[in-house]
Amino acid sequence: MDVVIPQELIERLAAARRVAVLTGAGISAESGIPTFRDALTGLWAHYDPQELATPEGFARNPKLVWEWYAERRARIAGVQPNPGHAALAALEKRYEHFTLVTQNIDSLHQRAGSRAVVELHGNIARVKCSREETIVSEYPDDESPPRCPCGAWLRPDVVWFGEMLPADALARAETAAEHCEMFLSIGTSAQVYPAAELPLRALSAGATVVEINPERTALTRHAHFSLPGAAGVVLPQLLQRLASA
Ligand code: BJW
Repeated sequence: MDVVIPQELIERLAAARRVAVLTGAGISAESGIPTFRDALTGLWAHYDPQELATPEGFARNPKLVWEWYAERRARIAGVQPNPGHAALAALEKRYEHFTLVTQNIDSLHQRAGSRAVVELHGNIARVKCSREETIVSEYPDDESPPRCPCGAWLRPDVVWFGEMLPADALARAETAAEHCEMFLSIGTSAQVYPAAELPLRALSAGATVVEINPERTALTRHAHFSLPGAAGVVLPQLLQRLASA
């Protein structure tokens, strides 16, 4: 079923000069990457985040965590960006000031052609030393996980629960949220902080907040416009309407 996109939303988007977008796992769902919190298909319905996505879990069982991420990395390498990613790459070209902030670690925005992507939770393709935090591009594959020359385990360069987000990425995201006229929150359950604060910061600063998500979230009641549909369907429609506005 088509989602109704109000004309007023199109007019506000057409008039805006500064746009910020926050994406979550939902935008990659149509590419075949599972979300985290969807009841039956989400990763956390099958795996324990305390064991797999915390530094304490990694310290307890580095092999389990390394291999879980290796499997996810292989799955991501085998999928393609979807029409939602493509629509956001096209939307970027309309605006002089456009910031795409993603919680995703899958590079699908970049592969769809988005240029200025702010990655809040890292990137699964990168590997770093768990002690020194330096990025390592080549490593032996005789151990699981492999070791850094300093002797510490290597780990994926992603942000686990209880870890700080990369300071420069968070600062860019907060600045974009506080200075935009339109803020789009797409495919995120708005449960994980500090990312979940970004649309609220935009609201406080006077921006129009739009949510695209087939399900209601903690943000829905605050959003000026809620488009209850799949990103891969709604975003291309939005783009098409905008092109003829
Ligand atoms: C569709 C769709 C379609 C489906 N189209 N939509 C304040 C209050 C309470 C707690 C905290 C707080 N501040 C900090 C915390 C602690 C914690 C936190 O937020 N906990 C909450 C869960 C309670 N945050 C942190 O620890 C963060 N660090 C931090 O704050 O440091 C400072 C600090 C440290 C210690 C104490 C206090 C402060 C770090 C968070 C790191 C999150 N890491 C993960 C894993 C990344 C690596 C990996 O991929 O393995 O990031 S967890 C996971 O959740 C992943 C995601 O990026 C993140 C958000 O999930 P997302 O993207 O929203 O996915 P879902 O599944 O939740 O939602 C998908 C949505 O899509 C759904 O709504 C669907 O309906 C929708 N959808 N199909 C559009 N086709």
